[in-house]
Amino acid sequence: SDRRPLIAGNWKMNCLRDDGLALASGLASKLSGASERPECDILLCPPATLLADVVGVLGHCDIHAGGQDCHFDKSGAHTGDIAASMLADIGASHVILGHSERRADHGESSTIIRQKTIAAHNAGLTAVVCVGETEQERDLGAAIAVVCGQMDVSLPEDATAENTVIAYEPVWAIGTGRTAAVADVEEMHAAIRRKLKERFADGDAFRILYGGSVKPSNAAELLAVENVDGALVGGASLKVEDFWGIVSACK
Ligand code: G2H
Repeated sequence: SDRRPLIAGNWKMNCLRDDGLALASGLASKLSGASERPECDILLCPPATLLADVVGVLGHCDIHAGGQDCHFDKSGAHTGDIAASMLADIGASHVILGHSERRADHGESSTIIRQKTIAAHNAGLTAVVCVGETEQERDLGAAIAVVCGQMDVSLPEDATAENTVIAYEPVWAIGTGRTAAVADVEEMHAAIRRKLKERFADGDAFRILYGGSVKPSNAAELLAVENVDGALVGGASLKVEDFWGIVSACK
């Protein structure tokens, strides 16, 4: 396909200043030292406290920076929250929305995620909208229905392949070392693609990332799967060599 892969690092609640800035500058040097331009776009999503500094460290190098969440309101009385415009204002181009950890730890429903996605779009950000089933839902044979249901509600009408990326993350594969079987990934990504094409004129152009214990040793195999257009990487995004190994697996 002509979808350029996206490799996105989700640092989650990790890294103080020194480690975070070393990680960002280590990746910037990898990119500038690479003999060939990687065959993917690269995105780093540090904690909000480091986002402005990471943007500074990345400078004009071709690595994007994004937030891990935003509020759905433009501004106002939301203590502790961050508006999409605030992320854009400090140089973020993307925001992860509806990660399963936000859905579980903060009670975020697909309805809230749709509102956040609209807010991100209004601020000019690309939303990385996460979907995924729990182990119980998979065992019940409901994985595809659950994910399609999350997409129905989480994706607003204004979503396009430009302003929205889908990330499929089976909850049971997150941070557990377990990855979904290639056949299951292929089946789910095909279902997500069908759903996108049903609803959006440019549904074929959306990038669909896989997430859940992606590491250098399994990246090539996962990225070769039809309709897998990149990866959302947690644990392995915290080390320069690991993350670069995944970037280098894009062919
Ligand atoms: C899934 C993923 C990144 P990990 O949450 O979003 O994390 O790669 O650690 O499973």
